[in-house]
Formats: sequence, structure tokens, C-alpha cells
Amino acid sequence: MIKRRNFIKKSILGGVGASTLLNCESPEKTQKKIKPTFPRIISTWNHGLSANKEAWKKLMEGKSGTEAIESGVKIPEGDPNIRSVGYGGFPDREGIVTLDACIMDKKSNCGSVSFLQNIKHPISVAKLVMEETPHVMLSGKGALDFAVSKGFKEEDLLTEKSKRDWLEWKQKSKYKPIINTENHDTISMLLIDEKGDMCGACTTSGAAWKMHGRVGDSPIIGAGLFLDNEVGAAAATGLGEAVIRTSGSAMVVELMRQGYSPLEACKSIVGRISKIHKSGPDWDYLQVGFIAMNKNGEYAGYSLKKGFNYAVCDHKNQKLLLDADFSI
Ligand code: SD4
Repeated sequence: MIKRRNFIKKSILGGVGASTLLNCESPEKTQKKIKPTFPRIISTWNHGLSANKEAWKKLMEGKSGTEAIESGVKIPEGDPNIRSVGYGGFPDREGIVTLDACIMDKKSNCGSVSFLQNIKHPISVAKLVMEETPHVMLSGKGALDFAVSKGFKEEDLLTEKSKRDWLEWKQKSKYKPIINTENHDTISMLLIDEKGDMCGACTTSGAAWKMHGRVGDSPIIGAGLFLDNEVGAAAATGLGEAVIRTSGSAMVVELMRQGYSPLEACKSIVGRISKIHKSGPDWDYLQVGFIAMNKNGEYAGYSLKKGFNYAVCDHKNQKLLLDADFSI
């Protein structure tokens, strides 16, 4: 008979389905050697499915990891029905759509744009910041000027639907920026290629009805996304302020470096966030989730509260996984 502890360890190594069990367990380091499984792609939320599919296609065509993730996350960026990323994203409280995105590769090169307006694909601008400038991050007008200089077309990103929702929000709101458990669906994607090299991306329109000028975690390397090719990668979704306060994604990677499984690492940082925010004013509407993948291709997702899911794609699967409920 499998002993409970071994069963739990096996479940962790399986990468999924262990979350519920582990809610009752303290994190423990998982040191066991396993056979690496890649290539593999994981992404946040339902829209991760179509994004993964596109990234996978590119990877199979022989494109690089960063080309594949760029193509993948461009799918939700360009879809006006996805209201939390790119074109059609919810605007800030002034009715202006502002976008944040970043990308990081196996050599720890990274590029990022924040508070970018009128450009449909911020991830592509972030990739060019990484590849063609000596900087990591461009913001606001500077990011826009850079994009235009590279041939990007300026366009209005506020769709009729998002405008209607914003006008309605204005009627009933107290002009209060808020992220609840429904309105924050950043796409974060982590990829490990057939050689075991990793890269990641994160792109969002950020918190709906945020203050003008507000930047979340998504374009911040270490907060919304982090990877170390020798260890693993992690990315976040949810209330950016809470993720920034804990350097969330960097911390998940550092725990994996210490031998924690992806699930244990995500769980530990979610627990830290919970501790900081539990008695705070934002607790009722606070949601944060992480996805993580280590150098063996093991992966996990974990969130503070119910409702988080993430998509996995590899040679065997194209599926959506529910995270555990971590309500306290
Ligand atoms: C932010 N993390 O701007 C983003 C929000 C989001 O899924 O959409 N997360 O805080």
C-alpha cells in the first residue's frame, strides 16, 4: 500500500491534482529525481488554451521559445472578447486602455513595457525592448514612441463593449480602483523547449478601472514573471500590488532553487501573501495566482481563492486544470 506521505509526493511529482491534498499538508521539499518531460507550455486562465495551441504550433514549426510565446500570447492580446488583455481590455477609471507586458529568455535577457497605450500587441514591443535596446523596461510615451519607431500602428484599443462597461461602472462606482476575483485575467505563459531551455511572458490590460498611471506586477521582472534557466520559471495573475509586495514570481523560483516542487513553491508564496493581506481592507476582493514550472518540466498552479485555472500543453495534453481552493 502506498503510504500517505509517498502518495502526496507522487502527486506533486505528477505536477497536478495534488493541490487539494496539499492544502492540508505543510510544504516539504521534494528532492526525488524524475525524468524530465518537455517541451511543455503552461498558461494562465481559459484563454491559455488557445494561446498555448498557437505557441505549440510555432514551437513545432521550429521557431524559438521566445518567438513561440510571443505568437501564443498575441492571441488573447488581439481578441476583443478577452477583456483583461490587449485590444478590448477594460480601461482605467478615465476610460483609457493602458497595457503592461514583459518577456524573459533562457539567458535572463528581458524586455518590458508598462503604461503603453494604443498598441495592440505590447508583448511584441517588450520583445523588441529585450532584443534591440540596452534597457529592460520602457514606459508610457517613451514605450509608445519606441513602438511607433519600430513600425507598430497606433490604434484605439477601447472597444464599444469595454466603453459601455466603463460608462456603466462610472455610474455606480465610487471611482474606486478595484480588482475582484473576476476582473483580472492576465495571460502569463511559461515554456520549456525540447532542449530544456525556458522562457516566459506576461501581458495584461491590468486591473479594470485602475487609477490612470497605475502599473501592476505584470511588466515587472521578479513580480509578474521570473525565470532562471537553471532552476525554473514562475508567473503571476491577480492583484498586482500584492504580487509586487512579495516579489512573487522571483520568490517562487527561489524556493524551487531550494528544492521545493513548483506546487510547494507557489503555495508558500500564496501563503505569504495571505498572511500580509488577511486582515487588510482588500481581503474580500483579493485574488492572486501563480503558475510555475521547473527544469524537469514539472508544473503547478496555485491561488489564494477558488476560481483560478491554467492551461497545459505538451505532446500528450492540451487541457485546462483547476487550481485548488486556498480560502482561509
Ligand atoms: C495587474 N496582475 O495589473 C494584473 C492584473 C491581472 O490577472 O489582470 N491579473 O495587477
